[in-house]
Amino acid sequence: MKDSTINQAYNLAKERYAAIGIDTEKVLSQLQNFHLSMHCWQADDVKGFEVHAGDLSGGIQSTGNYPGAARNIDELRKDILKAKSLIPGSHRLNLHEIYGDFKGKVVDRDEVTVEHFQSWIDWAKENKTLLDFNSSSFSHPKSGNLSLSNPDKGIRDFWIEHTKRCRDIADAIGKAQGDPCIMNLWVHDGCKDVSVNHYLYRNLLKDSLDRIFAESKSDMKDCIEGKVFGIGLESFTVGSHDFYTAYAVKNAKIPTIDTGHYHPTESPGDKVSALLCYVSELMLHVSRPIRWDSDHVTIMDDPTQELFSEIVRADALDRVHYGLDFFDGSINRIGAYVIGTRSAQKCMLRALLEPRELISKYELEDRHFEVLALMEEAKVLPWNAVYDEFCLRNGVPVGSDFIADIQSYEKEELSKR
Ligand code: RNT
Ligand code: ZN
Repeated sequence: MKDSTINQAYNLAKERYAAIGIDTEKVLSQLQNFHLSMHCWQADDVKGFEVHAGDLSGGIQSTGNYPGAARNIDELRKDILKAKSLIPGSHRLNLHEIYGDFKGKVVDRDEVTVEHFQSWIDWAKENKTLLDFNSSSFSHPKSGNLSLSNPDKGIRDFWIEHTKRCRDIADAIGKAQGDPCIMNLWVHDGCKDVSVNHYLYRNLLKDSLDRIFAESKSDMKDCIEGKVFGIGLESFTVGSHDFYTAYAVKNAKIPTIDTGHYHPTESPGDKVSALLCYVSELMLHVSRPIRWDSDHVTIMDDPTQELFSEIVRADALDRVHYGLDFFDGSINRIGAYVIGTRSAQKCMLRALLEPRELISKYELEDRHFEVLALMEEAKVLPWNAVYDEFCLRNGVPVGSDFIADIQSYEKEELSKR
């Protein structure tokens, strides 16, 4: 498409939106300041770079054998930069501990230090990227069904040590980049079948968390992520949504809303306004569950739209950290990043373009026909022209032009792996 055509469409859209009280220039600058944290683990199906990396465990699964997965740190970095070059705006990178630069050495999870992330810190600085972090309790001989809630003190202490070290690393990253590193803690702990020690496990998890968080840190923030169930751990999850919500409120931690971690009829977006009454910040793992927590690539579906709309309606843009969490191994993985990240961004754009002041006024006046009408009309306003303009101004492909780019990257790079 010609630049002038994109500009023309944008100018018409600008007029349309101005007529309902929305300043698209303001929205474009808000979108420019909206940073998603791209997860490193879509590039290699959550394998990481440990020397003795085992199979993916911990109740999560990446399915599909599409060729071209990153096999080492250089390939992964290359893939991330490729994906970033096709996504407008500037975005963070979210690392898991198992993605350290171990340089061929065996480094157990209770031995990791910031030295294993020094090359990431340097790379991030060079590429003007801010980093976030995650402890990794899965895919390890000591993962089992229970980690931080394991009645075996030795195993529990091992994971406590790991997680404390991860906080130290996150803090060092935060210090180095001059911006807090957001560290997420998710453990898979649960039971496959009926069990009676739920209260014991939850008290053990609570105690482990208390020990992990005992030291306060200035350059990182702690997030805790619950879920409904994992594969092979279907009957009971120690770190449920209720457990972590209560813990977060009591201990001033940040709850993580992973959009794949609720019952199918529950709305993750509806958690936003409820939780924000009690916690100061939220972390997101934007994903897409199909029948279970399958971590399909994020698209512009209703739950994702509702999530972002609820954040904007609560005027909470800067109280939320925007992580992504999907890992589809059945399609081109760079394509997965680009689709998922751009889709999350488009949902945010649509949320920002909603004529909410007008809708809110009608709602408070009990004029519900007008509310419904405006909400329906908002869906078909020319938001895509605003997104195209955003891509153009950011120097990235407009519309579906990124497909050809990814196809040639597949030919030149991915197919040779
Ligand atoms: C698992 C959680 C968790 C992981 C990543 C790899 O159900 O969503 O966030 O997906 O940490
Ligand atoms: Zn998640």
